[in-house]
Amino acid sequence: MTLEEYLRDRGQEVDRWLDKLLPSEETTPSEIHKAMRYSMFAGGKRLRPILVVAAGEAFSVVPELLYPIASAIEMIHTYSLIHDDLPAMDNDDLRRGRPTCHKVFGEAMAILAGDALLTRAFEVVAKLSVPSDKQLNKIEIITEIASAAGTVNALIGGQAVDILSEGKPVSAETLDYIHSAKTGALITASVRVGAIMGGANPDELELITKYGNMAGLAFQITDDLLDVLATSEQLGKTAGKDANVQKATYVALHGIEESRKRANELAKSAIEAVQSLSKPSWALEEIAKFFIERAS
Ligand code: GRG
Repeated sequence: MTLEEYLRDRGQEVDRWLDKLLPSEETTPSEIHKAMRYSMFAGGKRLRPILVVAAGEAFSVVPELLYPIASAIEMIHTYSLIHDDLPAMDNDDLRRGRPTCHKVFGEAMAILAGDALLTRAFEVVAKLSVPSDKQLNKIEIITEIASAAGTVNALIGGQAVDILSEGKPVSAETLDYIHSAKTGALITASVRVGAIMGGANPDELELITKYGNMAGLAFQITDDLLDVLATSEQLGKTAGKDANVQKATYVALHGIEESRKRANELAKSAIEAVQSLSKPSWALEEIAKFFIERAS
């Protein structure tokens, strides 16, 4: 199987589960469910849920346990994008190649759609039926996802520092914090929850965490590069946005060549980390390469 086939296959399976796990558009109140589904099925790459699956597969976890957790992670990611696009945050009109949620459904519904996806994510994992020997793993996974979505070295913390830093000179240290919290935490949590469900031991979890941290940073540096080098059409979101709002980015701070070099080194180290696992890590290795080679 090529990586392209793998991403397509696992991505389609994630979509099937998401469709099952989200209330239908007809469910009352219909408008909020339409808004949630509008953003959810707008063509995201599904990289985080695919990471959950790839890590879980390396630890021989069955699909029925993996895909609901993968879907929950994608719900949280999509909530963060909806809220990030709001006028009070990044104020963006385009996401996943379509008008943003608030442009179509209004700000109030977009805020609620984000809130609802975040809440539904936890409901899905909490309700997941697992064998008795995996009950503790499930609680650990809920904790893991909550921490990654929170404020301490995590999604909301990273977003807060990012917003507070706009238009100000930002040190390399602060930028690393923004990247690892805003982007890295959820990516690292994605691989960790797959491995936790598979009963990874502390050494294995450390290697998986290393992979997540390094691949996550490589992903974000590539995102900064694409913001400068790709078009809005390629990206499905507004290109050149970072420079326009004087956002601190890896490229702004270190330049294009240094950024490319760093992303390459990080992807290589991420691959070495999972190779030391002595588990089938082909998909994780290929995904780390894809993170720095992607064009959107
Ligand atoms: C509002 C709490 C809160 C957080 C927002 C996600 C986010 C944090 C901001 C979006 C802007 C940004 C550049 C975030 C870094 C993470 C990132 C590159 C998100 C885009 O991820 P992709 O490329 O998107 O995987 P798709 O649409 O393919 O899922």
